[in-house]
Amino acid sequence: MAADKTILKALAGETQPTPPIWMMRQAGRYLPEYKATRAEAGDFLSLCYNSDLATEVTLQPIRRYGFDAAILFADILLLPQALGADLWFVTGEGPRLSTITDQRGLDALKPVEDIHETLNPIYQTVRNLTTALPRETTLIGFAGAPWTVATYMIAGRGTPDQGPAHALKDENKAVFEGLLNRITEGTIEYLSAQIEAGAEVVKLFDSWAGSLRGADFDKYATAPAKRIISELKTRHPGIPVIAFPREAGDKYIGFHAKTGADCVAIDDSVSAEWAAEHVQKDGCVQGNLASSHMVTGGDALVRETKRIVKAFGKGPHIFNLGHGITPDADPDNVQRMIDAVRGG
Ligand code: 1CP
Repeated sequence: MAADKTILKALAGETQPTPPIWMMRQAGRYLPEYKATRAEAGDFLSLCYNSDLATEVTLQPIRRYGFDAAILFADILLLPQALGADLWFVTGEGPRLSTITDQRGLDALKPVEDIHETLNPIYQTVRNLTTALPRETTLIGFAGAPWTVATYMIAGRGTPDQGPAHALKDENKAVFEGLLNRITEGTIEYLSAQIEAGAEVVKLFDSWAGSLRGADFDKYATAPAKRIISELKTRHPGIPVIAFPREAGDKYIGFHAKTGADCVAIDDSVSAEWAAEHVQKDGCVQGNLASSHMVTGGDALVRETKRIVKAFGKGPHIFNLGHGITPDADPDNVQRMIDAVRGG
């Protein structure tokens, strides 16, 4: 591992004159080369489990833009599948899973040590990338945080308000907490295997953390992240972790210290100036640019990019979007953003 990689320096707490940059969902449908490889694979899940093609799509945005980090191409829903849930994608709609709503469903899941059988091709993709990436590029592995993964396993699909997961939490806490624990233990094994295969950083995506309120946020977002991060750091001393409790609002404050995360990723519902004052004081921050700028471009894109760089300029910072880039984004706008960050 090259200690001079800019992403690793930021994660170690260094303030750099130009922040390193990568982008959530940087391999994806806004890129014509991604669409071509996905067509070759046949469907999204076949692409995830084909190590050669998954390596290829991970490399595409690095080749095109020279980002400072590559993120493993996979999905947060592969872990539920490895635990025994049925998973498929409906074109134009999104993921579908078999649902877990009672003790029987929970008992039917596979033991955590069995996940690797399904996930071995993902570890192979990581191994491929350790030799295929340019030496200055950092490789990020990832998983979904337990609450976010549970929302899909309970509802069987993406939900606007995570209603079914909240209902199970309120009506059958034993099953809900049993499921969260199983996902937590599975996530530790999954991320640990990614690190052993060569991931240099791991990121926990809690995309639906914002719907957890008050004590629920502490119990079901903060506590599982803390358990996962402390176990990973015990097994792999020094491994940097990025946590993304999306739409946490005030709960972003103190999230580094409460979980042990080296970096907290921030969505676009709070201002960079606010996050610099209240969150960056505790460690590295990442994110905040609204993904819509990748669609609309223009002066606003450059202005917002420079404002975020300036707001976070006095501390450790990794430039990124507040959420994933969307399929309707213009690839030229990505280059404009990079030029604005790197001083173009
Ligand atoms: O048809 C396609 O090509 C599928 C689109 C797609 C892609 C490109 C999906 C389906 N997943 C991915 C890859 C992916 N997903 C990556 C790696 C690629 C990269 O970042 O470059 C990562 C890190 C994820 C993470 C992910 N998957 C999250 C967390 C981040 C976030 O966006 O909030 C979530 C919630 C998922 C679930 C998922 N997978 C795919 C879709 C359409 C969804 C969202 C479903 C919903 O609307 O609830």
